[in-house]
Amino acid sequence: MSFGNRFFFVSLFLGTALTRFCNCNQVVLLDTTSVLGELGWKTYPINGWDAITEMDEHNRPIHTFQVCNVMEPNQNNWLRSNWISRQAAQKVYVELRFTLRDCNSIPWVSGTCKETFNLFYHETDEAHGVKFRPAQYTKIDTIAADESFTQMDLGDRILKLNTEVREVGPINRKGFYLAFQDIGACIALVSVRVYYKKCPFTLRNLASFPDTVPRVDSSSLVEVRGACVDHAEERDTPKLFCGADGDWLVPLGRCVCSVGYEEIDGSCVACRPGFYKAYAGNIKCSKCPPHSFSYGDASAICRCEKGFFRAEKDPPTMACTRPPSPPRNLIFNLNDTCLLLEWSPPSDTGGRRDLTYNVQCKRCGPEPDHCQLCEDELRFLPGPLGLTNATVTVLDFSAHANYTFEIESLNGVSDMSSFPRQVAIITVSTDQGGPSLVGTLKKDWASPNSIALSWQQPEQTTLPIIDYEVKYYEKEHELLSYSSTRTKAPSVIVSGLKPATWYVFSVRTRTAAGYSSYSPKYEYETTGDSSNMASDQGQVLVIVTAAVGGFTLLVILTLFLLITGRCQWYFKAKMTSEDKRRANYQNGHVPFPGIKTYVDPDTYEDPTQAVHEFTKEIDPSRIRIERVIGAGEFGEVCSGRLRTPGKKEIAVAIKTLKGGYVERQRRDFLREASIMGQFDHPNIIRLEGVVTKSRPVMIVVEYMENGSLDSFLRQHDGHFTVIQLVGMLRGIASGMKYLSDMGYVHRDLAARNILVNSNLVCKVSDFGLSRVLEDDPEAAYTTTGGKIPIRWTAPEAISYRKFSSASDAWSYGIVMWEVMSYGERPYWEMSNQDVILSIEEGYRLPAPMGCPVALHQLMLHCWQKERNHRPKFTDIVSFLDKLIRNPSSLLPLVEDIQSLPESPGEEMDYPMFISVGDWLDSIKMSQYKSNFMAAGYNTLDSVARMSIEDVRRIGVELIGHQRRIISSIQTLHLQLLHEHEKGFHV
Ligand code: ACK
Repeated sequence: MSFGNRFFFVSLFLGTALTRFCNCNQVVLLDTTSVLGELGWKTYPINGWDAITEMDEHNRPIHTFQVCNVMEPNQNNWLRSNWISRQAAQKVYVELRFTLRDCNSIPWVSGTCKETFNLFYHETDEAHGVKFRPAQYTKIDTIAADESFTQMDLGDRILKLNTEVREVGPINRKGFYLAFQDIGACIALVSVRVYYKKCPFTLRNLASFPDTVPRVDSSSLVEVRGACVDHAEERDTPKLFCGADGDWLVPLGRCVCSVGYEEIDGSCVACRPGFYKAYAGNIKCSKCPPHSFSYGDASAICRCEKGFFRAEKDPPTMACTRPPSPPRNLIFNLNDTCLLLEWSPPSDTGGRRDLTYNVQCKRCGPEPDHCQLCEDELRFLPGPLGLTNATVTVLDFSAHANYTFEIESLNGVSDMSSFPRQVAIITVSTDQGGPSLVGTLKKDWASPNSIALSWQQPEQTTLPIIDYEVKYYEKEHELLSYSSTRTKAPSVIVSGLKPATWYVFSVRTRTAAGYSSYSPKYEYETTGDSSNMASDQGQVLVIVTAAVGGFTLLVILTLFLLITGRCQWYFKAKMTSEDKRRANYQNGHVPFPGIKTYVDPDTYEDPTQAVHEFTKEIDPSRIRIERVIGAGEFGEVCSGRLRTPGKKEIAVAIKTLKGGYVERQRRDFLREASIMGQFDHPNIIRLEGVVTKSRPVMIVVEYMENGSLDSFLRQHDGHFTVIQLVGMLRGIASGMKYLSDMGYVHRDLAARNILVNSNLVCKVSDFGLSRVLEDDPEAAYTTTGGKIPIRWTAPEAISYRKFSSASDAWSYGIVMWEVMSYGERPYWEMSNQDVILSIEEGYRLPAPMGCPVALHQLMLHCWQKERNHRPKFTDIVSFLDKLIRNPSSLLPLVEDIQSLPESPGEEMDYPMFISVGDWLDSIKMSQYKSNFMAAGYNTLDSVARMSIEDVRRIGVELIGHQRRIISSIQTLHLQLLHEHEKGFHV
């Protein structure tokens, strides 16, 4: 019995069930669902498989083959497909969709009904005329249904469609037939799809990879080499591997866009006019550097504007530059044997840093055009050509001759310009000489503190006298300190001298030709005055408010004053020639010789020039922003990673300039980078570079894991040892020493502007001069209109904006206090106005709890009203170093001294002292001075060895007083040990 047309159908589900999605990595060789006409498949015997074509809801034919001879035994019904070309395939997949009826659901068929059918194939090269011979066919598999259906399902119209896929291959002939053998099942073959897999054409890493057929052996991959897209070139051979399932795997190598092209959405696009790309690589086209242009598309380099050039070794990224303007302010200074020529650098360096000078000498007769070159006759130190300093010494010149010197500034592009070079010219007559010596130096009168001097003007002066410089020093301390003063008249009153003291004076003259030699030395004495004497000595000895530990600092301070006094002399002498040079020191700072000087970016006419000069441009593709860590004035601050070719990736902080900025904001934003870029010190935040050529504009600096110091300390209140805190302070002081040596005044030194890394290293950050103050939330407007962080700022800076390294030292004292109090707010909730008033009245922050005396001492020292009395950062560093090396010096705590029972609640004042009397004054025990003297304790050394019995024996009877004295002696003892260690003797 046959179930004929009978039973199940398919049209119910075909419309939707056969819908397939794109299988882009499959190439279909046959799909019965897409064949519109007759399929034309063969069936054997004639009463076996039935071909039934129905139409789906979209009127498309559905070709199905059905057979259901389940009641009759020995069924052998064949259905054979048409010939299928294998095309490029070596292995094909046959996907069958069918339904199969459950034999148990059909009565009386046991023994004859089957629930499987067989799938065969046969390879041939011929597409036609092949007779069907089952014996030629190779069995692929027996196909069973995962799910068969019953009559009941049919009643419920539940149709269970099975999908089975079988691999066939390798196939070597041009094509093949498929055959389906039914041996007595009830089957409807709903669709047959034959396909092979391929890795489809793709573009990866700027290379194209063609359609690729995988290997038959599914465990081996096909290696495919890519071809670079247009305008790209191979960096490392681009490769992909085609996997058995038609997926591309393991991309290797890449192409990069050629010179003049940049990558946009996977292809290489020409740089627009005004842009260029000089190197093949994964970089974007850049805007032409200043003073250069590109007109066409795809420029590899921008051409220089007229009058601007690129030196042979200048990278294409560099701005075009021009020769410098001539040197300025050329002067000479002549003495018998030596002629010094000095000049200032040109006002326009042409945008380059390779500035040198050449000197040419001409000797002219009476006629100006009768000149001969004379370099060979003279000796130049260091030489006549390629000078890097703006000075040269000329030797071996003849007397009574006129020499004309031409100084030319040169840079790396001077040879390229056809414009005539401009030079600075000076004519020196060796008759003329420099200014002459002044005549005898006379003392007009003297008082205890002053001496009035006058002298005769030099007799012959070819040039007008600009002024006189009077140098003087205490005769006793000749080698220790000098001072100098200037006067336009041939007389001066030198004041601030010590009574009854011999001073040595000499004077020199200054004209446009430089200085004369010093006059001979003259010695004069101030008059004596006993009352003044006492107070003057007092001024020297008792310097300021300071405490029991102050002796150490006094010695350092005194020594330092001596040194700086001496240096002042040197610097003053230096400044006179120095100030003719480019004056880029802040607030009269004079840099240490040999130490790089900070250059204020605002002195650049074009601030972007400063950015170019002091910062490195970073390609933004090297930066990976990971998260936002805070908000800056100009935009978010993020953390991320910076890749540098050939180096380890590093963590960075990225300050961004938010969109919509105006030019001034961009300039202010980048000013900080131009400043930071000039510094190189372990305690100054390091600038990695800037991104200015693309948006957003960014400043990239080293990452400091623990963020800013104030919040870090507040989060770790009480967690550190005193030595650790001193270590942090030492780092900050070292950074500040570096800045002050460079001539940079920070103006906003505060714990919030210090960053801390994972090793607790503190680094000074937040640079930008006035801008810093603008964006510091602590900064308040003063009566003079400036915006100043009052609590951190020295009084002279608040009242008349006198910012200097000494005002930074004041701020440093406040930072010390912030550190020792774990981030407490200086002056707590006092108003700014009250802070200013109380400082004016002499109030100073007390020591934070647990603060060693020595540190509070140092703070008080930093907070001296007289700024010249404050320690310099170099002193602070060496003082802190000593404390670190000798931790016992940190043991005495301020509260130990303050908690003496005799003085409940009383503010202790710790004046510095160097005598026993001063010391007793400082601990308010002056009444015992005579007891100490009478008992022979007249040096601090001897006092430091006293025991409590000694104190009692000399007549200190009150127990409170005995304890106060003994406690102070203990501190004194420690400090004296210190001093002895340093080699100072009291
Ligand atoms: O206190 P913080 O965590 O530390 O929050 C501020 C925030 O960004 C806004 O300035 C942090 N920050 C600034 N520069 C850096 C840096 N170089 N490394 C880590 N954090 C930084 C700062």
